[in-house]
Amino acid sequence: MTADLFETVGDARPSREIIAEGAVLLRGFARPFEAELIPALRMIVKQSPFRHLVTPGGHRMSVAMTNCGSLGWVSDPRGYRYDPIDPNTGQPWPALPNVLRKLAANAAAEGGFEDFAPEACLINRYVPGAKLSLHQDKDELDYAAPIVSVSLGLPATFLFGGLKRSDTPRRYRLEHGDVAVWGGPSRLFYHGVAPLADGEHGVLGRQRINLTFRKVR
Ligand code: MD3
Ligand code: FE
Repeated sequence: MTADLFETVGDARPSREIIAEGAVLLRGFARPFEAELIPALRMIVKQSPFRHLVTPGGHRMSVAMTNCGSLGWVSDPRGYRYDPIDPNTGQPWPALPNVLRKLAANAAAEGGFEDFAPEACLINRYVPGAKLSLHQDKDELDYAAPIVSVSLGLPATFLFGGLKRSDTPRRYRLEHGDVAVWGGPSRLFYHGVAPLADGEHGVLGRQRINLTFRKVR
């Protein structure tokens, strides 16, 4: 009994679930990075705090956002774009910490994409009730590169559709430490996040943080 328990722990590998052509879910992949990752995120949000962006259509997003890396994703009444300057501070976005660079590159390699070097890391913060409507990520110039996504804190229901907005999305529960890699044929699939359920996470409290690493150009 005891031996079995230890064997299971010793053999534990992050799981690898293929959810579409080019899309792989690596459950728990970020766990070994956690001790370095959380303090790095705290530094970033001190420099460039979370804010609620307004869409070109005039809607305030329920998800709060910030960025790190040489480019950050921003939305305002003029449109969506990547910008090297944080419009709220007038300064460059905080640099991409090595631990994040490493996590993103290792996860991409695990998904079959070698030498992934993202310029941008978009950081999303969900509090209970916050959601992200179905959308495509298409503000990048390079669709050959994957997007790497890291989930932290409260669990969320991720909605994964197809190339058409009308394709019925499948639902996946994403938990603390889960990493997903989206490339190739699934790079432009519609996706979103259902309203976050209330809860309390041991490390991050009453919120979910999602990081998306993007190669922009
Ligand atoms: C599937 N974020 O920031 S990450 C986003 O959990 C975004 O905050 C969500 O969608 C979040 O744009 C989902 C997972 C994700 C990211 C990019 C994708 C899934 C994707 C690109 C293509 C297909
Ligand atoms: Fe997206």
